Amino acid sequence: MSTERTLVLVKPDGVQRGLIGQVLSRLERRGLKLIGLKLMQMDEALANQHYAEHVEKPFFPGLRDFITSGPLVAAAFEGANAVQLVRNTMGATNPLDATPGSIRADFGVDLGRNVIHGSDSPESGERELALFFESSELVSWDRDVEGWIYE
Ligand code: IDP
Ligand code: MG
Repeated sequence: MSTERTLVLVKPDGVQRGLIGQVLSRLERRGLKLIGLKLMQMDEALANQHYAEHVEKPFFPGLRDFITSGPLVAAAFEGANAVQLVRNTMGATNPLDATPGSIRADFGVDLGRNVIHGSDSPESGERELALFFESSELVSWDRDVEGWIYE
């Protein structure tokens, strides 16, 4: 079992629509441990860094305008296989293709308004967490229910 850390963003559409609690709640109840949390607004420089792999894509200007348009919630989650667990709970990138029951299927209809971001690999998780959090903002804590979540 590999403990991983991953960055979750409740994107500006999720914040505007009042979905912060519901999105984070689904990840919490899955058994993921929250180790960092903040409300913030991305600027262009951070958007360019965070979405570095997409900067040259035709959809990037629209994505950058959207992601910097209002506040978002950045959350750090930790746990065994945290990256894959978050990705599965999120659903496919396009809400149209996302499995019913996943966050993107249950809360969204449009590719460019898909409510949540989750890192796509453990390496991306570490890279992205470093963009959004100082190491002092990530809290290491013991959870008493661990034995009821992991065998
Ligand atoms: P992911 O968020 O599931 O990892 P990526 O391919 O990394 O998906 O794309 C990052 C974000 O960019 C997506 O969540 C989506 O909001 C947006 N995006 C991706 N592809 C398109 C597109 O073709 N048109 C508009 N927006 C897109
Ligand atoms: Mg991605």
